[in-house]
Amino acid sequence: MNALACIAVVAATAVVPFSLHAATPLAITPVATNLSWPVYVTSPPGDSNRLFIVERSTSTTGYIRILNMATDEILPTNFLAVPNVNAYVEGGLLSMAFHPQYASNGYFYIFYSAFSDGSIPTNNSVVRYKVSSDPNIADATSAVTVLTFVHPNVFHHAGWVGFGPDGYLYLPTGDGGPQTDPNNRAQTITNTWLGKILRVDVNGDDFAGDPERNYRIPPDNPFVNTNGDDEIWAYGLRNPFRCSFDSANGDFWIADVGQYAWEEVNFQPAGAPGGRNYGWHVMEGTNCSPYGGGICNDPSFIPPIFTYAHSNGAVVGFAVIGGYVYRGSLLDGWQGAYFFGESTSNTYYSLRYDGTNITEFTDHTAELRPHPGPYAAVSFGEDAASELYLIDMFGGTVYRIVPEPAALLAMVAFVAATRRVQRL
Ligand SMILES: [Ca+2]
Ligand SMILES: [Ca+2]
Repeated sequence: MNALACIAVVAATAVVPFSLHAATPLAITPVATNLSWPVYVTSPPGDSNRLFIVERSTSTTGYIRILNMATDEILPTNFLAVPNVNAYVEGGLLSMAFHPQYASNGYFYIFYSAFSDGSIPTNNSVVRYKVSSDPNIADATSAVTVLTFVHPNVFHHAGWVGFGPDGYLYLPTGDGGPQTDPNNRAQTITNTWLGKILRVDVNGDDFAGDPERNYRIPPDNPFVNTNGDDEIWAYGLRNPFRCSFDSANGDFWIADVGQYAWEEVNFQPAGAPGGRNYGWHVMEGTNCSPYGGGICNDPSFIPPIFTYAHSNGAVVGFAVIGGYVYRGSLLDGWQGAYFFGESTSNTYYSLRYDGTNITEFTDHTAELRPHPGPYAAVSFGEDAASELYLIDMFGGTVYRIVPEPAALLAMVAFVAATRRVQRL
């Protein structure tokens, strides 16, 4: 039995008694090293044996590699090599998502920046691939563009793609830069997909004559049959780099990297209708920005649920890294807490949100910091068992978040003692 399996058995055995005590202290342990700019990890639904690691690209090819979770070894053959990747500044191969019915249809989706006529502008695209007859190798010839759009600048690509509980594909997009969104794209709902969250149905094609649009418009998208691009689900975002759906209830967490003053964590309750305007660039955080473009404190704006400043406060930094609501079993006591980080200050946190208030804000920096210095973790990740990971891009390492060793030893001792008592 490897270390993870041992932890899992002990945790499962000890769940009831330990849930009566304080939440377990946390730590990180490396599960994959010597990677080339890893930016994301995920697993196919229900597949607890494999973790897929997205390497952003350090040249013009991005890679998806597979970690065997039973042995913590990277498979020798890449799952997929993505050619023609533009990794200039903030671009690259930035994330992937498995179709909810991946087990039967083999489809998965990548989001990346591609070369077009040069480095700028680039084309940001969602492309569908299919697995080959070998479950550990994708069919490199199976690429089909789902959607593509011009990204005019090197900044603010966002970079996460995922499926919601409704089965639709969600794509947060950045405002396209340059700084401050001078063209006010995020507040413009016609003829620009920048600064938005797009939502499309990949199980069909409303655009038979267009090979670069292969999706259906969900009929309840907010701008169907009215002014505004039909693909838009939400808008008013700057650079929503990392987002997630709560795997237990479908709440949507949108972490939006800020401009010069405020970082944001935004929250869409599961089932809320589309059309929400998160305020950028009229607002930055809960404050009026100096950039105009709308009515400050417009009551239709949806404010973030959590903000922090670039200069002072309990959290300080200028690149929020959105994470996940924890729904796994290893980290006893943390179920339901939203984990996130701050890249520039290399700090890590969790909080709970009851729909009105933030509670149990916790600083995990001492437990989760991979190493001193800024820009350690660029992303969190979640596997099929809802366990969490931290990705250190420049360090080339993926870490699993685990119970702190002393806490684990205490759990082992507790289980042993319980068994002695049971024998008496
Ligand atoms: Ca089409
Ligand atoms: Ca419309």
